[in-house]
Amino acid sequence: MKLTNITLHYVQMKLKNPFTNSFSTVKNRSFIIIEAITDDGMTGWGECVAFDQPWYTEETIQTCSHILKDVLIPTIIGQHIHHPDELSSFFSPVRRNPMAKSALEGAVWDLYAKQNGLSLSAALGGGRKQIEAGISIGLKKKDEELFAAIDTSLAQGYKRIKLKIKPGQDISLISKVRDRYPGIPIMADANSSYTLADMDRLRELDQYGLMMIEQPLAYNDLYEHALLQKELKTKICLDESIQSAHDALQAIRFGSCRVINLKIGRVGGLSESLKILKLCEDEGIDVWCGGMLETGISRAHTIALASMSAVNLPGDISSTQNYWHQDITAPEVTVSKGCINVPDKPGIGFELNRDALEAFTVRKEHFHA
Ligand code: OSB
Ligand code: MG
Repeated sequence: MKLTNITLHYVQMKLKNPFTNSFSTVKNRSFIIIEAITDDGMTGWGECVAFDQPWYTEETIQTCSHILKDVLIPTIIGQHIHHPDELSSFFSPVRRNPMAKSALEGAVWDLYAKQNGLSLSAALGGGRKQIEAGISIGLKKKDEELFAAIDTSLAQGYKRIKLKIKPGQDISLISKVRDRYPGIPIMADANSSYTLADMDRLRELDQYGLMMIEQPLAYNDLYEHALLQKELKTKICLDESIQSAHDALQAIRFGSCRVINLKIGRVGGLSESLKILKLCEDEGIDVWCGGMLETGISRAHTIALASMSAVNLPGDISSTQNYWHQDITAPEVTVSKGCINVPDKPGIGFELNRDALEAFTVRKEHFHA
C-alpha cells in the first residue's frame, strides 16, 4: 500500500463523569484521530490516546501532534508499505514517543487488515470470538458513590473490578469493599503514588487477596518494583513502567512484576504489543489489555489485541456508555454479560460515525504525498 492522504482530526470530548486517579481528575479528553487513505482509495483509522498533561507518561497531545506532523508523517507518506511491522524501521531514528507512533501504526494495521479482507483480530492472529471485559473505577468522594459504581458494574457482568487507590485512600477503601463484596475479583491501581517508604501500608494491602496491585511505585523504577515484589504475595502489575518490549523483558528478568497491563499506545503500537505478548507467553507472565479513556477507535484496536490467546486476564475494556454519551464509532462498544464480541468485518470492524466525528472536531490538518 501507498499512503497518499492523511488527515489529523483534533477532537475534544467530555466524559460522562470525571475520572479521578492518584494524580489527576480527567473531565475532558482531547484526541487526534488519524484518517489514512491509500492510493487504491482505502481508509484506515488510528487514534492518539495521550492526555493533555504529562501526568501518566511524558507524552501529551501537543507533543504527539508535533511528532506526527513534523517527523512521522513526512517519513512514511508516499512510501510503499507491505506490512505494518515495516513502520518500526521507518521510525527507528525516532527515540520513544510511543503514543505518536502507535496512532499512525494503528491506521496502517487497519488498512493492512482491510486490504487482506481480514478482521484486525484475524490479521493479528487472534482466535477469540468474544473477550472478557473488566472495568476501572476512579476514586470517589464518598463510599456510597464507589459502592453504586461497583453495583452497576457487577449488574453489567464485568469480570473483574479495578479500583484506583493512593496513600490515604487505600486500606480503608479496600477493606470496606472486601467486607461488602467478599468474593469478587478486585485489583487496585496506584498510578505510581507510593514509594518504598510506604512499605507498611503496602504490606497491609497485601492481606486483602487482591488479584494484583498495579504500578505502585515510580513510573521509571524497575529496581524498586523488584524489591517490593519480593516482599509481597500479591502480584505486581506494571503499567506506566513498560513502554516497549525491551522494558517488558527487563522487568520480567529483574522480577519487577508478575503481570503486565498492555496498552497499545503506551508501547508504540500493535507490532510491539505482539512482541510483548509473545514474551509474556514464553515467560509465563500474566497479561491483559488496558485502556486510556479512549474512543471506540482505540477501543476497537484493543479488542482485536485482546482476542489473542496469550492475553489471559480480563482487561480495562468497558463499554462506550461507561464513558461517553456519544462515541465516534458506529456501532458503539457494548458489553453483554461481561463480554464483548470481537468484530469479524474487515479491519477494526467499527465504522466511523462521521456526524459525531465532525461534531467533536475542533481542527483538522491534511497531508498528501
Ligand atoms: O492507569 O490504567 C490506568 C485511565 C487513564 C489513564 C491511566 C489508566 C486509566 C484507567 C482506565 O485505569 C482505563 C479505561 O477504562 O479506559
Ligand atoms: Mg494503570
